[in-house]
Amino acid sequence: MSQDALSLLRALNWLSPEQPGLSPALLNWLLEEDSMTRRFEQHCQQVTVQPVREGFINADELTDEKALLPDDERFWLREIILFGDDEPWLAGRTLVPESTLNGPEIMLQQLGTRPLGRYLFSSSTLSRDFIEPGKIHDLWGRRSRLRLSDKPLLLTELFLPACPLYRDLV
Ligand code: VNL
Repeated sequence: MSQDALSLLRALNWLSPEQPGLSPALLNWLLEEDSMTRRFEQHCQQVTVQPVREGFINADELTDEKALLPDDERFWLREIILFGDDEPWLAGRTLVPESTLNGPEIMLQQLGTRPLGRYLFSSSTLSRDFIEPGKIHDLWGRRSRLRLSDKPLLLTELFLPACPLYRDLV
């Protein structure tokens, strides 16, 4: 199940936020500026994160992500499934160039079951370069390039069918 979700995530097709047909309710979710983990907590008792894969990969294992990141040889990859009250709500993939992994950012390699957002959004040095909606079949996603102390990382998220986002779209 988690492997299927992460394969779908890698196949997302990217759209512009100005693309016609994206309803305000949808954009309200996709363009959320704050932590998605915190937003999910408003819809359930407990958010939990299951790490699926964590480790270094080589540049040749990147998809079109390569164009969005610096030319490092290695990247820290973290793939997770996030659950809201034990239902799978989101597949997440984070790529961190090795050159980002110094100073406090070393923590990105040590998250385990702690949601990434709790770390990112408590950092005073966080900024966002862009956010892009994506779609695959009937599922929505997004990707964003963030910076911690000016050092980039790329987050891709796929909203799974049980996610509360889809309740707002009916
Ligand atoms: C994580 C959690 C990643 C929530 C996410 O998107 C997310 C994580 C990349 O813990 O890795 O929305």
